[in-house]
Amino acid sequence: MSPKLIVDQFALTESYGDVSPFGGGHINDTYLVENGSTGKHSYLLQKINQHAFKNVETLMGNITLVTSHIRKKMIANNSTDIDSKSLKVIPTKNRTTFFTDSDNQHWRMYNFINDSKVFDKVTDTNIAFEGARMFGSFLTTLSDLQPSLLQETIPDFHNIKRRLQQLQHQIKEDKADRVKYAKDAIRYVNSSYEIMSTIQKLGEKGHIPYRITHNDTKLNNVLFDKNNQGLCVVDLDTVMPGFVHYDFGDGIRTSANTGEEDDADLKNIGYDLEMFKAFSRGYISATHELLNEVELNSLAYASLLFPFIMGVRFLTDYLAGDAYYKTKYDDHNLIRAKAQFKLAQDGELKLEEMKRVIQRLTLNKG
Ligand code: ADP
Ligand code: GN1
Ligand code: MG
Repeated sequence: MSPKLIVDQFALTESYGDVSPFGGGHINDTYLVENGSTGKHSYLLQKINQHAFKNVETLMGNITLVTSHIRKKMIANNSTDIDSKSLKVIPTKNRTTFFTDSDNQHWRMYNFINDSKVFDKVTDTNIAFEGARMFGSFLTTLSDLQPSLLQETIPDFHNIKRRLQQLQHQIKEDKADRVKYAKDAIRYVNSSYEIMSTIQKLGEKGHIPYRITHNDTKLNNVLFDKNNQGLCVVDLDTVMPGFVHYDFGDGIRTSANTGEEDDADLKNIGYDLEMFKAFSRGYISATHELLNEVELNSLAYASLLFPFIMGVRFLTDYLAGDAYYKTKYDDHNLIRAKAQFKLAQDGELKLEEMKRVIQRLTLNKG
């Protein structure tokens, strides 16, 4: 069904006008719903990607729990302008959290955070600091909620062993006849497994706790105001139990890379250590009271694991014939995978320096 017809199904408090595609996410179909009389942005409508999220009931249950908890805390802290700094699920006219259309597609609605912007690429250390502080506060705010209250919306989302099994499966199937173009990338994956499994092993030994993590802390999932202050963390589909490294890792991967996520010119790609420092400082300033020593001492490994794991996922999708991610051209997923592996390699080279940065910040509490 068309997005315009869907809007009518929700219990809106204002009249609405234009409905148009919005944002640069790789997963959901997002639309901006304008206010009918003022023309200001009012709501954000999303068609939920059912290939990625199999159980929408569970997904919306998690999101409702998390958004209500955040808002409750904001009220308790006497925060002002709560609606412009936090997400609220707008119910349907039938008081449900999502609407299922005649094509069996699921839709949800949020309040639109007005006058906000996102950064797909970071060139200013203040933005890296502020984005990290927002993700760190998100972790801290949810730390008094039991992780077991949330369901896994995508099982084994950041489980490297499972991601490698999925890759091996696609290599064996080779259903898009693309393995021949991906030989170098596959060779790199096979040679780097050992160091990339550091965090997984700490988890298996019980040295790091499960927390409620966001799990998709791409920097463009933080909304900023016009003065570059963080407003709100968005994209809550993957909020579920995880290790802190998942949030730190994806944040670093997307804010400290000198190139683009899908940069075809590998020379552009690498970790900018000043940006790494700024992001780490922001993250540690918001979380140092919460995190244990093992978590802090092992944070730097996330900057290798995250580009690696994303590279593995992009490569898997390339071999599967581009079934999961939105792509803009034929080899897009392979280009993304190669770019991420270049970043992971650079992380391997800079690991010791990154560990030292985090050690210093931990001593100074950010
Ligand atoms: P995807 O899962 O496809 O990445 P997101 O939930 O991240 O979808 O939404 C896509 C983009 O829409 C975000 O990167 C952000 O720019 C914007 N966005 C998301 N939620 C809101 C909101 N409530 N208010 C304003 N902009 C938003
Ligand atoms: C997807 O939804 P979006 O575009 O913020 C993906 C992330 C990847 C990212 C890579 C649910 O994020 O896991 O890190 O693309 N989200 C999902 O850019 O798979
Ligand atoms: Mg997003």
